[in-house]
Amino acid sequence: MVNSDVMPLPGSRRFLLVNPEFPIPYKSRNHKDYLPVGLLKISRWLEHEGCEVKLVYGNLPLDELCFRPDEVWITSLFTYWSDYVVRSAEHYRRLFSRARIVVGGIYATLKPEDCKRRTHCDAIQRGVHSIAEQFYPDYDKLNGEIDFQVVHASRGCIRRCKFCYTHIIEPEYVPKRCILSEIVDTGGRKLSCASPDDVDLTRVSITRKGLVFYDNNLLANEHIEELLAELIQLRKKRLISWCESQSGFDGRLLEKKPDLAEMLKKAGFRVPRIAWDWGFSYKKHIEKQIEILEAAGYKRKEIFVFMIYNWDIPFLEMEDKRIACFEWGVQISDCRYRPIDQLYDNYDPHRWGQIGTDYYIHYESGWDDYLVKQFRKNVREQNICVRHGYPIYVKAFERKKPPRELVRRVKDAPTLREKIQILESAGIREYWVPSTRRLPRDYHHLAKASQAVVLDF
Ligand code: B12
Ligand code: SF4
Repeated sequence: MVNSDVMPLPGSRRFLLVNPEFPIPYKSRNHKDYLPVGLLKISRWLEHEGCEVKLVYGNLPLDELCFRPDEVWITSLFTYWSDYVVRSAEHYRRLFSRARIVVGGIYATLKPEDCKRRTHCDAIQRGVHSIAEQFYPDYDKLNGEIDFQVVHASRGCIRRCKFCYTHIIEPEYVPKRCILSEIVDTGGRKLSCASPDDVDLTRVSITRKGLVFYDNNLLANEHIEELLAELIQLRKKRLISWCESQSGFDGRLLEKKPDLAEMLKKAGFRVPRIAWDWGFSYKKHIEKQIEILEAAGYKRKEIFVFMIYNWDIPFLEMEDKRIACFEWGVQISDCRYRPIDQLYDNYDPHRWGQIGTDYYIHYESGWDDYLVKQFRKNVREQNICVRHGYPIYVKAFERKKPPRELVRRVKDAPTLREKIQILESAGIREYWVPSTRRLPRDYHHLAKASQAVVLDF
């Protein structure tokens, strides 16, 4: 797929950039997971071209906007958040019937026909915008200061996992050679440098010192050793403070080059994540990868294992994988599978007994709503135990003020059996030992009922 960049129409000078009203809690608005980084680059590029740009979150009324655009450029994220994009397009079409509407980002790239049909937009940008990419994101357009920035040290991925769409969004693996060029706020086009040696570091200042990598597969970069050496150097000079990779590290590459783990640690990478998206039989590899990270200085409880569920691996096998993580003392980042053609997601964590028309359920390998929610619950409660080093989860202890004396006695009791005895004699029966498989209560009865509903619609 060769994508061409959408360009402003001749004569357009005023651009409204819209980040739709995605279901993100207000406190997470300027969160490292949800910055509209694509729009921030576009903003810098268009201003560089002499245009007037306004960035907004959601669908604002005319009197709040105080801006009449020639073009409205809307970003999109996950396909199952498509409704929010459609609503923004409808809203701004109503306000500015003559403005040109352009939609870009992940949903627009993965489902362009659907996007065109439902948003009635005038143009779609598929994939990366190669001109905007040359500009440093305009973080000043966000409300409030942030102490981190989003970085891509590569695009694409060398692998093709069955459940992943990266090969459609970024079909080619394109590695970068230098980080410095990505992270210095130039106020315009990115710095051009092939290596940090090209730059006098004593004259460089970096405003946002935390680096959040959005790479799909950071370690696959053929220049990874050079990049990590550069990050280590920048950190020594206190030009950066910490790094984090949103995607997991490719454990197979870590096994091949274990020295990378030490470099990651020295470069300040925190909460390292690896993925276990395959069956239980892959256990030995995961154990090895954890050992490599631990030898590099990471504590086990700060390591996360990504696990896709509601997918081909059945619930009980997922439970065995979960238990293995508990025994290793590492946390789990559970990822519920949604297919590419899933354009909505009405998963409600508080309503048990939902069906496949509410959100995607992978019935074909035995999943149903009860199992999906039970797995989520098991992981959440297990992670609490891992973080605190508890061998047992006690619901009452999650309350703000658990009875201190009781918590101490349970903690100090040397064996699991004694801990349970103390809890039971205090009348507490809601506890769970994460090293055991846990099905939903009355599962067989519930599953039958839910199957009847599934067959009905
Ligand atoms: C980093 C990342 C995350 C981060 C941050 C997401 C984010 N804010 O973008 C976090 C950790 C939160 C995350 C979480 C999840 N993720 Co994720 N994530 C990614 C990843 C690796 C990169 C996304 C990215 O780069 N975003 C930044 C983009 C939008 O900015 P940009 O690229 O600089 O923007 C350029 C272009 O997009 C374009 N552009 C953008 N907007 C616009 C607008 C206009 C008008 C124009 C012209 C151009 C334009 O121009 C820009 C400049 O070049 C992608 C894979 C990928 N390669 O995309 C998966 C991906 C988006 N994630 C995916 C999934 C499934 C998830 C999870 C559901 C995993 C899970 N099961 O738990 C969760 C969802 C959590 C939730 N619902 O809240 C899927 C989405 C599939 C789908 N159906 O939509 C992807 C595609 C990976 C995959 N498995 O295939 N993810
Ligand atoms: S390694 Fe990650 S990014 Fe690459 S194809 Fe697999 S899931 Fe997608």
